[in-house]
Amino acid sequence: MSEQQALRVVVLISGGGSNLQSLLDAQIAGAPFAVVAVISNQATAFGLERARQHGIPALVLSHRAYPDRASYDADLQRLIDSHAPDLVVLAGFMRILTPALVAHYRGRMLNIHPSLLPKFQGLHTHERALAAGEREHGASVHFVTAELDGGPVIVQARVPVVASDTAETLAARVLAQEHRLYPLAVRWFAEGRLRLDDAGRPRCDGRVLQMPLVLQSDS
Ligand code: NHR
Ligand code: GAR
Repeated sequence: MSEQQALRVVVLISGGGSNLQSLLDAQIAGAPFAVVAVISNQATAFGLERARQHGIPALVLSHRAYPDRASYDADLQRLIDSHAPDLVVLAGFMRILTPALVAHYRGRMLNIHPSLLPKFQGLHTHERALAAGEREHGASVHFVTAELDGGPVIVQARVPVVASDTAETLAARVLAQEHRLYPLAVRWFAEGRLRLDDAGRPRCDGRVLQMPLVLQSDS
């Protein structure tokens, strides 16, 4: 699809950016979206290098210079909007966003979270899944709302937890599934198949999703 028609996506990162890479790879393979800017709150995030490699503006907005979340988010919103996004994608972004910013992007902001939501909202999900003795774990893509990791879930992928797992081995298994999930969800949004309705319910192909979709395992 031509750049003119492609859905404009701004990606927010804080770290390695492997999920960003999965979106860039999908874009190269012809997915109908274009990552038009990458913004990190961490200057050292490797994902910035991935953006530069693809000729995409790689921008740093450090939260450290700001006295409070409201003033940081006001500048973040201005920076995002200067790239006229149709969709904002959180990909390993580690800053909680204010209700005002989240409201501004209502229905236009997605997050990928490394757990089977509503289980394990927040941080350190893999450690917590192991400590809880879960036999199954995974990742979820959801619309972002003011409730941290509480917005409506669109699609999930499940992985088994095995006896020898550490947080690291489990995280790697989940991350591999994230790299399948996120390009798919962003593609659906770009194709107009996915939206948040006025009642705050996610719809896929016009139908309210009563339960998250589950991406079938590829193993
Ligand atoms: N903001 C809102 N309003 N709603 C959501 O659903 C959000 C959000 C911002 C980020 C991603 C989320 C995740 O997938 C996300 C979802 C950061 C924290 C956190 O505690 C928690 C969840 C998520 C991202 N951040 C600390 C903070 O004080 C900082 C932690 C750090 O810098 O290491 O912002 O997990
Ligand atoms: C991913 O597992 C993502 O789900 C998670 O961080 C990792 C980022 O990897 N996100 C969060 O924990 C958000 N708080 P990446 O930088 O390689 O995409």
